[in-house]
Amino acid sequence: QPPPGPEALRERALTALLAARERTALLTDCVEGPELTAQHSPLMSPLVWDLAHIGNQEELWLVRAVGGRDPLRPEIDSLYDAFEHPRAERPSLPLLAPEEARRYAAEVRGRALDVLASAPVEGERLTASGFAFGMVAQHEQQHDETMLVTHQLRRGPAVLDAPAPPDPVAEAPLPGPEALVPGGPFTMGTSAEPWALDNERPAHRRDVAAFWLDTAPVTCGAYQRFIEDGGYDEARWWHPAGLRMVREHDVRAPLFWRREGTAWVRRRFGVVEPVPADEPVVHVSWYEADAYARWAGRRLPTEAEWEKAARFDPASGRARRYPWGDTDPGPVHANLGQRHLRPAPVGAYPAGRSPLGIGQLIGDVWEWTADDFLPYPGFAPFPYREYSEVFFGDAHKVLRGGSFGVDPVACRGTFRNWDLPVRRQIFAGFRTARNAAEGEGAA
Ligand code: AVJ
Ligand code: FE
Repeated sequence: QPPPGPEALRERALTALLAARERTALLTDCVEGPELTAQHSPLMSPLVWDLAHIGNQEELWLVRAVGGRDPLRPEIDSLYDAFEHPRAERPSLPLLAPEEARRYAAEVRGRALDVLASAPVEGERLTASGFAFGMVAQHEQQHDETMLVTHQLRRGPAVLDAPAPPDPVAEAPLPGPEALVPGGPFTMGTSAEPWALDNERPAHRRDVAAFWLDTAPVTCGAYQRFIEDGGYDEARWWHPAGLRMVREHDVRAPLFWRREGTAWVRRRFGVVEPVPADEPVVHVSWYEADAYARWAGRRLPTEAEWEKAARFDPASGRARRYPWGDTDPGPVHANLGQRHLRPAPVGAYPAGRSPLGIGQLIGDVWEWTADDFLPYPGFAPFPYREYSEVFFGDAHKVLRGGSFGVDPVACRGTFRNWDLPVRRQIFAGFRTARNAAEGEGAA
């Protein structure tokens, strides 16, 4: 297949930018001005900060860096620099008011599209395959997911709505509770995916011993058994820092869960409903995922194991873009893009399964892995150190696979997300793994 020409690359960038802005509008037009400037949780920015920050990053990268144009509003750069101002102090900054922020983002967008019409898209690395445009679209979509988290945290009646995700397909059951992933080398990361971010690069060889992996994320029903079994009270299941977290903050269930009589209910985007037993559990920290796995006699998969399960095709020996192959995600493959406002029950999306029958690796819930966020061998920061490099180390754990709230443009088999192990408001769940026995799945 010939590589796409400049017009196709421009078209792809334009489509991604427009889709992101449509979603940003959906998330910010449905609440009144005071709600946009309010801080719904000290863990989150006011929505109006995200809005102008999205515009400001687009100005920095597309208008100034790629377009070489003069700044529109250089005086606001520091207000919207995530490193200068931690989330807690953002509400007290002299932020642009909602109408001003909308106008600013729209003005930037007008200029960015102007740049897109004439900039080289196949030149140096920042413009190669329209990378800067893809990066900015992914950035906006990532903040859209963050804004969706803010919506989940906000109190008051529901303002967002979406149809229920698809049910499991009776004719296409999962092959069993777990699948054996064979041992041997595979290619982790990518050097080919044009819009892959710096931390996904470069492609490199990884040896992974044979292991068993859950064919679906851990469900609310299974997690409830951990709770009922006194899981939160048993020190032996917990990482010491995790035990400190649950004791200090009296954590006894996933965030947004509440006991009502003998049943569990949860608040989900302004609606209180029974906890669904067959849905992947969401809003658990890494510490809770890790404790559950130990209670179950299992462990979290490593990042390499997760990626091998999601990309390795035993028939060809090749690492593909997604569990189902190389085609972009469609509605039959995965629960992505805020089409639904919750994970789909396990067993849904049979067309999205891996060759080994492992389901729902992409979409539904971000999946905690065992590993710290570290660079791959040969990593080079691009285009700025603050995107990934400053987060490498033992403070952050890697999440994989994407949630119902991430857009396909910011989700693929190689995509790496990271967060603190105490984080609970993000759309994160997990699945578990175990080592294969001697001789099982030998390469
Ligand atoms: C990759 C989701 C952890 O939201 O902090 C947004 C993405 N980077 N703006 C984040 C990001 C800069 C990042 N995560
Ligand atoms: Fe950002």
